[in-house]
Amino acid sequence: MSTDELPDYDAVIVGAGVCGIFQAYWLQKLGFRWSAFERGSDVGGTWYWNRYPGCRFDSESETYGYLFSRELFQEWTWRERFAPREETERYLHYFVEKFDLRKHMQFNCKVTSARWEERRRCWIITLSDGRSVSSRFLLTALGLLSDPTLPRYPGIERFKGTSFHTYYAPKEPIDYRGKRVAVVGTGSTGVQVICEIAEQVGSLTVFQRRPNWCAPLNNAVFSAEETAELKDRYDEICELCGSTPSGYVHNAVAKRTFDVSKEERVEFWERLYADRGFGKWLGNYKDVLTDPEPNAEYSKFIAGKIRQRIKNPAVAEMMIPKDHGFGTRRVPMERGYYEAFNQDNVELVSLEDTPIKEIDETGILTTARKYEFDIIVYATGFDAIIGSYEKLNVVGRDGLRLMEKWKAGPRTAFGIAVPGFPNLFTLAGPQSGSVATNFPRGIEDAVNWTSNLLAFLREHKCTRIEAAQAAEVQWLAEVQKWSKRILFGQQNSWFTGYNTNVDRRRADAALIYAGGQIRYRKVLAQQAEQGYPAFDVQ
Ligand code: NA7
Repeated sequence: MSTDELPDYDAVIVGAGVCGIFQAYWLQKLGFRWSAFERGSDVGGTWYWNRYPGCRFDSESETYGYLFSRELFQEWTWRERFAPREETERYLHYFVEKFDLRKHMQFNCKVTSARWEERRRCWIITLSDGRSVSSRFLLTALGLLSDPTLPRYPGIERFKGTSFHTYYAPKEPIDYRGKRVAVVGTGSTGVQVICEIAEQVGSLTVFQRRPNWCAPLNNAVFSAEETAELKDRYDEICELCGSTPSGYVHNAVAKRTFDVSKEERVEFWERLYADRGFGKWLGNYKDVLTDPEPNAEYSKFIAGKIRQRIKNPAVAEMMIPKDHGFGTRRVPMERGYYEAFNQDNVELVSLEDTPIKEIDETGILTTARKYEFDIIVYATGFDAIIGSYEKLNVVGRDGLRLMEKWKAGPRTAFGIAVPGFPNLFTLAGPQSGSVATNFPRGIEDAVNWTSNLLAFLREHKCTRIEAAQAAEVQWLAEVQKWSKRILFGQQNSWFTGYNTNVDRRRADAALIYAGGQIRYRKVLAQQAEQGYPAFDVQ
């Protein structure tokens, strides 16, 4: 086959989650010959896999859906202000049916490797069923949190009861009533599980390593009037989400913490705490997430709330983080989380005081004692952002392996292309603007931009595009610059590559672009306006 001969597809998408199906919509619209390969048995990605109890997003529902289509926005009715997994999954199904995308998607189909063929200017993509296909472009929509990691406790495989990582929670709902249940991990996922099952279970033992600052979500079901009002506000919602660095409806207020009196401050914080969603994190005084002193002041306020909500002072102290300030790691959103620990059937075990030694057939053994369980839920997080790229086995120009190139952390142009890997677009991937934003908002930006670029290449009869090395160097400096400016970039969490369950430590790996989506959009727009100067196009 010469470069004139067509590969099987113009474009292949890996993954049919929120990002992959939106990219599919675009390819369909552009009239490309495309396919999407998805390892799950249906669309949804994150919302397909995470079937654990209590799974929902913390974005206002109307800002989590796609905003590009007024019609779609009007047609779809969100039931809850912060939709649970099932509702989001239904929405994604609706999207796929509405735009008739399913016919080009292949499910239960895992991509096991992708290799660039310079001579044919295409990717050779190998699938788990043994097939291989060729495609001019490779578009990865892998998700940020799609490579779950279990703890590495000795004997973990010996447990005879039911146990699972939250990402792989069974499709068949589990009956927790009366059971002896353990939850290991207290990030956003563990907190959601605990809130949901605490009242059902016989007993719940929570194994907490480092506590997180959690805050009330204050979810509710939309009334009919609220739904109608929401639909009327389509333009306003689009504008609002497009005007905040995070892509949420919340934005920091212009004042600084210590510019106002203590009374004013506390009154404002009380309002935030009682309000819905991420306002208490992202809608705060502008220095709370960048300056340690204001952050400590706000953390004190939240600590007070935790002490009010937990009856046992010793438990309250165990649950107040001492190693980081509020909002410098992802804030788990909750409903009745702290109150759950007032119940007689709920116990907190601090793994900092009494680490887990091993797991056996019947339960968990810490340095203090043995606990017996029917069910162990591991909410222990992910090899975030690049773990799924590792599993993809991508080999670029001159046999260069992606993970070899990324051994000191990802190196990309704008978080969307990688020098040495022609015709690959890492949609919403490492170092892209979407990682630190309301994810679907960032996704729309990345996919719109990539799709316009694909159309540009077709129009100019170009079949090869590769980001320049200089762009990678500049982008890394930009990513590092913004990470240093926020307290969030300096804490150990999945955003900074921290995970004790994998061998590689990536705490300084520059995984996220924290400059905000407004700046990110500008960077991408500039490239398009100037004819993609950071790319070699042939
Ligand atoms: P996270 O936020 O990475 O949280 C994982 C939790 O599991 C966290 O509390 C960890 O404690 C704990 N953990 C991890 N490994 C272990 C071991 N080996 N032993 C005990 N405890 C452990 O993942 P989530 O799934 O909760 O949330 C991910 C994102 O999903 C979230 O940010 C939202 O964007 C949606 P640690 O803090 O490391 O001490």
